[in-house]
Amino acid sequence: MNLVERFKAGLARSKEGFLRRLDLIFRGGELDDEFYDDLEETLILGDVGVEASLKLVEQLRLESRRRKARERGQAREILIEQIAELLAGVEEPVKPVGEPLVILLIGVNGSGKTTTAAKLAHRYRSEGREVLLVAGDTFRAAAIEQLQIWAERANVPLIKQQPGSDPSAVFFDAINAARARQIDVVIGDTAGRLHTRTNLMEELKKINRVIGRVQPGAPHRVLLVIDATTGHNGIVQAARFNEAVPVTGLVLTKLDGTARGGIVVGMQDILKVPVSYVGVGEKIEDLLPFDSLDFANALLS
Ligand SMILES: Nc1nc2c(ncn2[C@@H]2O[C@H](COP(=O)(O)OP(=O)(O)O)[C@@H](O)[C@H]2O)c(=O)[nH]1
Ligand SMILES: [Mg+2]
Repeated sequence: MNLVERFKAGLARSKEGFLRRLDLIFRGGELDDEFYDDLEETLILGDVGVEASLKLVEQLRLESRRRKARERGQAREILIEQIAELLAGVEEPVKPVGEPLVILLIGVNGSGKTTTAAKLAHRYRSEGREVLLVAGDTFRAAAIEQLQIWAERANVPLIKQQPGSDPSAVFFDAINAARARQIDVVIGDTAGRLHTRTNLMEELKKINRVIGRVQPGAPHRVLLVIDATTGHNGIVQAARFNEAVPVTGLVLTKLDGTARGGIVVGMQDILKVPVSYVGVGEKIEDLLPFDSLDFANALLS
């Protein structure tokens, strides 16, 4: 399956709601007020977000008029371009020469951090890179065991300590080990418990500082993992993380389980952080690099 097919399969359930409604709207004839109103409502209901929806529809009106478009099919093409442009990410910095690339995964409990760590490890491993996983969620013994199982499946080493130990100490060890062992990519899992929210944010800041002290410039990627099924609450929570540690990319998980794939558009518009990957299932290979044009196409055609 190519990327667009995977997206479509992943978004299959969305199809019943959001995508189907979008499709129906674009099937009609004229570009009248009713069309724009319906489109706006559907985008908002599809979790694109009020602001982003209003903006997209307003731009579509202007651009359709400018290009003298008369049919909804033409408007669909314009909207695909607009969404792709809105979602287009920035170039990620290249891997540092002779040093490990350090990736940190952060986000609330249950968002999919541990699973994404394993999926990323698997991805880099299949490209022939030397990968090291870090059990940075020291809060629960089960979290360490879960990552241990994934590490075995992905066939990569894991750095861990006793449950309850200081996660920044685990990262300190891990980065040093990675440098000594000529590891290419270090992927760090972290805790996501929110009932001690301030402590979590302080803990993440400390992890970030310690990593930077052992290897200046690291972490190179801080990926905020968000469960796509949580809708706009997920975005509000996500903003808190971005304040603690500057996020370089989003990983939107469980896109296979959401009825409204539009969250991808709303998320990026609010957080101003590009989507790097999407999770489309529970298996180790169910992670796709995000391509904005593919996504806009999967959404609208
Ligand atoms: N359907 C689906 N489930 C996912 C995806 N990513 C993670 N999960 C599931 O979400 C649950 C929580 O994931 P976990 O990685 O433990 O979250 P964490 O608490 O952030 O580490 C697990 O049952 C995962 O299998 C995804 O892309 N799709
Ligand atoms: Mg976890």
